[in-house]
Amino acid sequence: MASLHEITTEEVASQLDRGGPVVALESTLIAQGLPWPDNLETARESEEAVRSAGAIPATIAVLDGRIRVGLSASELERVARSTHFLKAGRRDLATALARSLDAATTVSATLWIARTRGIGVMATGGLGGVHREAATTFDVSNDLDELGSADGALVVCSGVKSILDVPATLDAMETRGVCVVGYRTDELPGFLTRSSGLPLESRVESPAEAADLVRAHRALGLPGAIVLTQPVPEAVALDQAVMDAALLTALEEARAERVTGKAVTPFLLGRIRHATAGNALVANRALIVSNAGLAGEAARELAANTR
Ligand code: PSU
Ligand code: MN
Repeated sequence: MASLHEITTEEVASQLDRGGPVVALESTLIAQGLPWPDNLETARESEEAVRSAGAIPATIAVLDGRIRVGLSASELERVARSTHFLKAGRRDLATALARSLDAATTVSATLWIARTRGIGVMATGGLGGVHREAATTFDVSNDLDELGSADGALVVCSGVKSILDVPATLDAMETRGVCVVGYRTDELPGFLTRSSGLPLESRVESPAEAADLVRAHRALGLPGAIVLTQPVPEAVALDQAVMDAALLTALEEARAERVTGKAVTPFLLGRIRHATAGNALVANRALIVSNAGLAGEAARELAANTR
């Protein structure tokens, strides 16, 4: 499955051919979201969690200007060790290809690549969205628009990153027709904390129920994504007060250091890790891996029962 601009691994291509379950995994959280070597360990554990659920993982990135759907072990390590990778949203993909760059793909780029190549399920940690100063900076993630046009793709995550204006992000998803669902919860998860305090109108109890919802959404031909939100595992969840304090300091530091644009999210996540003595890192890793596992289970249910 090789073309001038793109390579899909043999394993992923043959699984897609036979209609078997595949889960797309993003690479920005590896290259820019987590520090070495936690990033490589998390990426490997995520792929393993997808396999344990009976699905095939397809980690997506751009290497030497070619879109890659599925990475070998050494390619995964190359992404994790990267220092020069572009952080590519959907709109950056053409630049990465035309200039033969290495790029990690965010949710917007990963989801677009996945769904246009027949992979209808992906997993990540927390979605991008409306930043807290968006009223003046207009900093709104490309993730939202891609979610709005993702044609019934299923995205498993732990809500939106708490560094954002979370209520505004939830409203922006409503505007775009994105169906947000709680996995065994009535509230939007708070990314590194269990809850954001914001109620959700839809809830499922199992991967099979999630698959039913996805099938109904697809049967209607609705244009948006289904976002299945799973809280961070209880044992490693951050305490709300600890999170709030760390975030407040991190936001002040970002303002003082005039961090803008794509650098904002990695900067804030790094400062929060530091301020929580690594507890944020433990929580972030755990939620990413458990979301990959849930995505694997949902993909398996979808493939097993395509009505
Ligand atoms: N989940 C994590 N860590 C991350 C991300 C998700 O646990 O770093 C990435 C995703 O790739 C998401 C991106 O698309 O952060 C959003 O970045 P921005 O706010 O710059 O749009
Ligand atoms: Mn942004």
